[in-house]
Amino acid sequence: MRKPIIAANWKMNKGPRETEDFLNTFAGQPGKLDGLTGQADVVIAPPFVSLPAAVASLNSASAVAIAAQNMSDQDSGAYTGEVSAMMLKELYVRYVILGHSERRTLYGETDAVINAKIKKACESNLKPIFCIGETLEEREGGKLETVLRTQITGGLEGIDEKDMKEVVIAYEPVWAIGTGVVATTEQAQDAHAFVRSVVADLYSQEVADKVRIQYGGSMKAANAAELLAQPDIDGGLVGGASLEPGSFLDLIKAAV
Ligand code: G2H
Repeated sequence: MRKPIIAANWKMNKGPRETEDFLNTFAGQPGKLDGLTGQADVVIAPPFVSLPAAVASLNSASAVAIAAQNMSDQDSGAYTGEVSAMMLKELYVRYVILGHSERRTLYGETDAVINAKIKKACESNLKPIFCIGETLEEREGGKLETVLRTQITGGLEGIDEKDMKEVVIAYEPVWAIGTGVVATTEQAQDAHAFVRSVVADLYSQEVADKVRIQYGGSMKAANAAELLAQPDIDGGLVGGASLEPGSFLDLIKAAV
């Protein structure tokens, strides 16, 4: 039985003050999250500059985990603008989103770059949320499976079975991201089942049965229950619907 994992990807939204306000409302009032964090892992990924505020609001032992949205594959040195795994660890960050389609498309991250970051995250005891997904053109051109297989194989190259236990995969069809167009439950389930089969090919059925695969792309409270009811959908990576504490809490309630 895989425990669902619901992660808020705030993207470039919410500075430290807004982060604190959100978390005071979301997690600061007794009873708000009661029972939910036992049923699902809840993760919040604010921008880098808001990570200290998030950690201060939640404290390091909170049931809500903090994630970063990106990370360098290097330890330290002349890498202007980059943030290392150890810097994130110092802030009690537990997860890191890697390979999001916005990083791939807008910042040119390749499978090889993402692979180096996943390796560094595993080495540093950070849990990668490894994003994959096809464009509409690729789907309509019959390339869905080839694209997903290439991304998974490239991203996970050299990641052994032990490290794979810490990896969460997020399937995010690019055409559904921030568009309000959600994949049908059937499209999402089929893609998730395919992703799991690729993990089985690369590792073993046992590893594939354990890996959690989140759906991402216009997930909200209204569609979360149906998506999460699918056998291979184990959670969500949520953008727009995670920006307001009430709607994110509703989504988590719908998901568990
Ligand atoms: C997909 C998702 C979060 P949204 O990028 O990763 O965003 O829910 O706004 O489509």
